[in-house]
Amino acid sequence: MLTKIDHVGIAVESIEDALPLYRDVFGLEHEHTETVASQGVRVACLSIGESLIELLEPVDDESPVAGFLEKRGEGIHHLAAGCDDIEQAREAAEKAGLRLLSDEPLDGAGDKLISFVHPKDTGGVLLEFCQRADERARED
Ligand code: CMX
Repeated sequence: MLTKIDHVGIAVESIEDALPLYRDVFGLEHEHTETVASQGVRVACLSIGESLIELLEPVDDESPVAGFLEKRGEGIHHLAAGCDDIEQAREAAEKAGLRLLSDEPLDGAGDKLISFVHPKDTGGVLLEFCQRADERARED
């Protein structure tokens, strides 16, 4: 059901300031930066092996990441598990009594479908399920 660590999301005040550490010091490839309007974030994606590090910068004060930065400061924001069937992952979570943070999967960075589980139900970890476009295509 959950197949890999797709990415780790890191909340940052500024992508411009945070990027050099990962790109220039550690040599990770900066794949792209995009804005995910529905989540109120700019996201810089860096590949590390089969997974990604996503640097998350809020675009406004309403962004969940803005609230996180205010409360906790910069740091690891969420853990994203790749899955081949996001509906199945959502159903398993619901069956276990976990709260999903949206009624249906949403569009996320990198043309993925995403869903979050409330961190209070998962031992303090904001867990994301995500399904990549190539997995979606395989379903069609
Ligand atoms: N990881 C772990 N715990 C978190 C958390 C996080 N990222 N964000 C909030 N919490 C905790 C808070 O510390 C707080 O705990 P306490 O009550 O013990 O202090 C509790 O959850 C409630 O937090 P809050 O600050 O009151 O925030 P809200 O309830 O308003 O929202 C959450 C929390 C997780 C429901 C909201 O941030 C959310 O819906 N997140 C999902 C969407 C998202 O994060 N999008 C941005 C990234 C998108 C992307 O990667 O594309």
